[in-house]
Amino acid sequence: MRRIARISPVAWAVAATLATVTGAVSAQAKMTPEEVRLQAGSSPLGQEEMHQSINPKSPPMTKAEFDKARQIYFERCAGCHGVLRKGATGKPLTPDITIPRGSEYLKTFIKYGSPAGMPNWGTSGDLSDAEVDLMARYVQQDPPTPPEYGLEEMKKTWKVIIPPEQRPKKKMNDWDISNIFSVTLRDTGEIALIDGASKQIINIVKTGYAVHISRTSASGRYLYVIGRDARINLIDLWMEKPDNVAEIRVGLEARSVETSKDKKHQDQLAIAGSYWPPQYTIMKGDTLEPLKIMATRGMVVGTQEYHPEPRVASIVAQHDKPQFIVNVKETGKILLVDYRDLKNLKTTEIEAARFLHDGGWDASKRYFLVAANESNKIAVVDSKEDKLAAIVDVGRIPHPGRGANFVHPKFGPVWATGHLGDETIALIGTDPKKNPKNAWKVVQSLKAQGGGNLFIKTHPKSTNLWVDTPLNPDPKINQSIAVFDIRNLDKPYEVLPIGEWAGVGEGAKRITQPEYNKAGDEVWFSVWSAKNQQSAIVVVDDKTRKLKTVIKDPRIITPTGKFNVHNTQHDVY
Ligand code: DHE
Repeated sequence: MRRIARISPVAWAVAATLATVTGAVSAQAKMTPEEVRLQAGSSPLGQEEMHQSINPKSPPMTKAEFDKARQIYFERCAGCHGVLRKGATGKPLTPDITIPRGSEYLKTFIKYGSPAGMPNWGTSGDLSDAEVDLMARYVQQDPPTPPEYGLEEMKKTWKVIIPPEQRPKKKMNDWDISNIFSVTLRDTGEIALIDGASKQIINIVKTGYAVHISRTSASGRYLYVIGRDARINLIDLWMEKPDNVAEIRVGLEARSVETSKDKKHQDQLAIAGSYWPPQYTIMKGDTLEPLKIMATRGMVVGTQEYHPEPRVASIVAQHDKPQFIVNVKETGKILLVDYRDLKNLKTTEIEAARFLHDGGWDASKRYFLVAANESNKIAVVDSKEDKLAAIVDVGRIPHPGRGANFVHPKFGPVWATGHLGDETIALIGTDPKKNPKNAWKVVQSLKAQGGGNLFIKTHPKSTNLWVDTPLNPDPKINQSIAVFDIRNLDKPYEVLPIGEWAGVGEGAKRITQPEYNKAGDEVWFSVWSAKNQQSAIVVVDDKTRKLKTVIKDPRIITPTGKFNVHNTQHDVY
C-alpha cells in the first residue's frame, strides 16, 4: 500500500490553532485518518496532458512546474479534493478560495496538515519544502480539465482478442469454474485465477492499472475485471486456460463494472461507471463493444447545485428485472437504468444522500442498500417499486463492501455494515413484511476491534460474521480479524491472528476482505503487504475457525479483493 502521511500531534496542534483562528474547519468536513488513507489513492489522470490557463492573479508557474504539480495533485490530492478541485470528501480548492488565502497560509496547511483530515504532506517527508511551495502555487491556478472521452476514444482501445464465434462451444477445462476465485493483484495490474478446491493458480491474467474489482456474468462463464485506468478485461472461463478474450478503456479513471443478470438478458450486456469523465457506458456483454454512454453531470440532491464531476461509484444488476442500479457519488443520486431499449433509455432517478459509495443486496434481493459515506447513512432502494424505501442513520463513514446478510436470533433478517470511522457494526432490519417494526432501523450495534474496517462477510450456511480492519493504525488490529457468533451476538468476538498465521515475515500484512468459497465452509483472507514484500492468502475453516492452508506464491503480489465466481454470480453474502 502507498505510504500515507500521518498527522503528527504537533502539526495537528499548529494546524488546529490556524484553523480555529481562520475558521477554516467545518464540522461536517472532519475526516478520520482511516478515511484519508483510503481516499488518498493515486489517480491515473496524472499521466494525461492538460492545458495550463494563465490567471494573472495566481502566482507564476512555468509549464514544467505546472506539469510536475499536476502530477502530484492527481497522485495524492484528487481522490479527496476532486479532479476539478470543486471538493469531494476534501475541501474545494478553487482559485476564488485559494488566492485570498495566499501562498504562506496554503504552505502551512500542506506541510502540517489539519485536524479536519488533511495529511501532513511536508512533515511526513512525502513532499519536500520545494514541492510544498509548488503545490501551494498550483492550487491557486485555474484547475486544468482532463480531456473528455467518448465513443471514438473508446473504439480506439477496443480489442476483441478472440471473437465469440472462435471461442469454445463448451467448457474446455476440468476446473470447477463456479469455485474459482479471481484475486486482485493490485500493484501489478493483474488478477490471479485460483482454483477453490486445490488452491492452485490457474492463470495470472494481465488487466488494468491498480486493478480494482471483478464481477461474474449471469451464466458464470465470463469474468469482467476493471482497473483504475478504466480498462475492462473480459475473461472466458470456458477456455482450456481461462484468459482475456476482449478489452476496452471506457474512460480515464474508473472503479466499477457489472453485467446484465436478468434471465432474458443473461450475459448480453456489461456496464462500467467512470470517475473521469463522469459517465457510465453500456457494452455488449461478450465483446465489450461500447453501445451507449450516459453522462452523470447534474444537480446535487438537497442543494440542487450543478456538479461538474459526479463520479460513478457502485453498480449492481437486478436478478429479476432488466435493470442496473447506478450510484452517483457527488450528486447523491441513485439511477435505475432499464436496459431493454438503449435507444429510448428509461432511467428512474432517486434522491438519496452524498457521497454514495459501495453496497449490496438484502437476502431477498428486493432491496439494495448503499452507503452514503460522508452523510453517515445507508440508503435503501426498493427495486420492485423503483423507489427509495428508507435512509438509515448509521455510524461514522459506513463502508459495507457488499455487506453481510443473516437472520438475527431476535430481530429477524438483517443486513450489516462496518465503518471506516468507528468500531461499530450496524445491523439493519430488512424485512418490512414480517418484521415491520425492525425494518430499516439499526436493531443492534456491535463493537468490533476498532475503526478502519473495510469489509464484512458471512454466508447463508455459516454462523460466523467476519470483520476486517485493514486501515486501523494499530498493527495488532490491522493484521488480525474479528469474528462474531451470529447465534449469540452478545458474546465477545474472537480475534484470529491471520497475519501471523500467514508466516510471511516483514510487511504491513493488512488483513483484507473475507471471501467465502462456493460451499460456504471456508473463508479466504488477503494478507496485503507492499509490492516488494511477500503477501499471501490465508484460508480458514469456517466451522472450527482454525487455519486450513496458506496460499503463497511469488506471483501473489499485493492481493486485495477476492471474488468467488459462484458467490459473485448469485450475490451471495
Ligand atoms: Fe474500492 C469496491 C471505490 C480504494 C478494494 N471500491 C469499491 C466500489 C467503489 C470503490 C465505488 C464499489 C464497486 C461496485 O460494487 O460496483 N475504492 C474506491 C475508491 O474510490 C477508493 C476509496 C480510493 C481509490 O483511490 O481507489 C477505493 N478499494 C480501495 C482500496 O484501497 C482497496 C482496499 C484495495 C484495492 O484493491 O485497491 C479497495 N474496493 C475494493 C474491493 C471492492 C471495492 C475489494 C469490492 C468489494 C466487494 O466485496 O464487492
